[in-house]
Amino acid sequence: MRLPSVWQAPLLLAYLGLLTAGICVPTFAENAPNDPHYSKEGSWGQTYADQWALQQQRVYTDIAPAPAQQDVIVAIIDTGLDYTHEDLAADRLWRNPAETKNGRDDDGNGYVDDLIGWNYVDHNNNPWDLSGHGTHIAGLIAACTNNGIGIAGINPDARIMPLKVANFAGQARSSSVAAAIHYAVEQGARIINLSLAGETITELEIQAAEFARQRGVLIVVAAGNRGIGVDRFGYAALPGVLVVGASTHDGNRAGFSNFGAQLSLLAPGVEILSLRARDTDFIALSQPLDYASEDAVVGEGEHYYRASGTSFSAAIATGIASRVLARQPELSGAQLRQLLIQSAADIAPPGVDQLSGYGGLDYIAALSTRPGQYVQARLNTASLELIDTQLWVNILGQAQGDEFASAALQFRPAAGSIPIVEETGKKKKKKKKKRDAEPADPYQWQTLASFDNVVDGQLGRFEVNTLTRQANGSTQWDLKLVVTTTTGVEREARMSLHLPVPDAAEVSDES
Ligand SMILES: [Ca+2]
Ligand SMILES: [Ca+2]
Ligand SMILES: [Ca+2]
Repeated sequence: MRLPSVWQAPLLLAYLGLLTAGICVPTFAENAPNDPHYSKEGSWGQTYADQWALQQQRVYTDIAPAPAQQDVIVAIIDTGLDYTHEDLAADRLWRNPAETKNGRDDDGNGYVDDLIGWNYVDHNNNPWDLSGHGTHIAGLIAACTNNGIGIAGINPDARIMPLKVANFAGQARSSSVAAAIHYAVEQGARIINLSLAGETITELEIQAAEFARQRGVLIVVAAGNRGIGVDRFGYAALPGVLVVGASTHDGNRAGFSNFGAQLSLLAPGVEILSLRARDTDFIALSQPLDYASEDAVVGEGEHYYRASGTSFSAAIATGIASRVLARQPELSGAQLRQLLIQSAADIAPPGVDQLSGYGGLDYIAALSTRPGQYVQARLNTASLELIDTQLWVNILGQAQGDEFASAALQFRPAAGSIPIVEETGKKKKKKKKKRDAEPADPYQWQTLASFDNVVDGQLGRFEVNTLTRQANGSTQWDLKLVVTTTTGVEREARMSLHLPVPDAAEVSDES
């Protein structure tokens, strides 16, 4: 494996001298962006568009794009940035207005000559990317659009603040991540992209995320690529963050994408084309068995790279979020997060679920969703409680909305879960009858309770045996919560519940 060497990092000062030449002026005619990869497909033999994620989000096919109100500073806490890339314009980088290159900390923020960001790995002002991971993320958000080169970025009004916390192998110290979050918030970033893996989080990081939340800054995190539950897992557990999993180009969840109650939504994360930092090949660093060196490099000049992972899903969500924020700069981070999850396109099973969260990121829907159009239906947990000899189930969740009208909790036996009782002959007869007379479907939804707003707490408490009888003896149920607003918006959440099989006596008692 060829490791990037330090001499490859250009002198930041020398480069900054050239910065004025790098201006990216997006022109938004009716035409599609002229970046070659935007309209190409099959560049690595695939049957879909090179930039399928932008096509799917209809970033540049928006019929009447509202003009951006202002630039949005996006901090990328990652492996750094190849700021000399041909498809990154210098004017798309954040520039610290209060700092000059003079060996002094002009703005007194504790960082000497922090001109475009900071390198927390080497403790200097040059956040050069030796991995390529951070540059890939930056390119998705802010590659120069419509310059006739390479790819189109998602948000021409984003300004990138690279904060290098991870070395070429992607390893980062938690104290660096916490410091970088503070830096980003203090220096005016509105969104922070945090596509780093990690199983545990520290108190420092939790405090930093809380600081960001209080200051109205949205942190977008990657759900992770291990195909496991993300509850209390790594950065997904930070307060107020948007947790992004990966979807494939046909809109399904990618198998490697972590899931769980903390997942907010899915965004494209498979075969994502973006910028390649000079001489890097970060997929090779993780040494996958089926990967041949530089296989993921795309384009004749070898300046582009395709990769899969929730890191890039988070980057796409960050790009879309920053695009929305450029048009609605008054939104707080919490409002922006709410708007993105509320406008996500539901992915089966219906409603909020652990595999896809609120569904797939949907830029066009996010643009037309009013921030006040908040309606929440969530089933969080169902816990069992034995009181004397009776087993009760407590169902906890959220049912609320700005224009709340009503909420109902329903249940039904899970498909095929009604036990077959001994008289099989009788059963068969019943089935025949069903075709003729269409008696009530034993698997239909039954309403358990209707209620008012539940901000976060108990939706209902039910005696298990009563429900088991109502479910024809089934102990495997589907639960459904439906919340409706006065404006006719309906949101639902589903959960399956498997109960311990009750005493045979109790079941036969009924039959
Ligand atoms: Ca400074
Ligand atoms: Ca200085
Ligand atoms: Ca371009």
